[in-house]
Amino acid sequence: MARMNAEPYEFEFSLDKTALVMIDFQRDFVYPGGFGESLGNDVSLLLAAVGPAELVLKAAREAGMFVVHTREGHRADLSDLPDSKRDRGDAPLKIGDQGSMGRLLVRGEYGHGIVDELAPIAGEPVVDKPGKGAFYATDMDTILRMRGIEKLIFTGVTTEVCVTTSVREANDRGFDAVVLEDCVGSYFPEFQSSALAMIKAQGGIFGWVGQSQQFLTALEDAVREGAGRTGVAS
Ligand code: C5J
Repeated sequence: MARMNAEPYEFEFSLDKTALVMIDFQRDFVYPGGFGESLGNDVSLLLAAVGPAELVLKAAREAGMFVVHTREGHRADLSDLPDSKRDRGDAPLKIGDQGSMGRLLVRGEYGHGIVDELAPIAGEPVVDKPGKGAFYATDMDTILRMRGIEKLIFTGVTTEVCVTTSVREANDRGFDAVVLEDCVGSYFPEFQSSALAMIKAQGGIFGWVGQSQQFLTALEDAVREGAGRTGVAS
């Protein structure tokens, strides 16, 4: 069992029943010329989460943990895109319009892809979602339950939109979730802190919040203990 310092209290998890969830680390949100910038955002703020998330991803892979990635986006014919989502706001480019990395938030386009540093590898499912939440109109729940997953470690962008929507969906489905604060990013620093405060308030009403270093330490300790028990040199 791994034990991670977190707020509002220690988060305990076993490596074989816990998945690392990487939410929407797509070029469309993180790089200039994508959907995020089309909404008027300073996308450079999101890049800060990529480095810590890379370390967490590497450690989770080495520890044999299950990893799932998500991507927000739509079919090329936009048949799964509600008018309400496309038409809201006054952005010069809308979902489906041509941007410098391809059509915004359209599956298969370059901008829709996950950044190279965090690219999925064989055995890591990629869940394509048409909405903000990872569970809405996807097979996320089935994928996690088929693996016996009970707890989730969340990273991704953006904190107050797709990450927290997914955390809330996960919570209602009976999963325990911790969000790694330095591995999630927002275009609005004040939204990031409020969103995370809401998760851990009231005794952890939606889940836990921790730091990547706390997760890495918990993982190292658990792997060392496990190796000790099986007689493998630590
Ligand atoms: C947004 C997301 N912000 N992945 N999507 O529209 O958070």
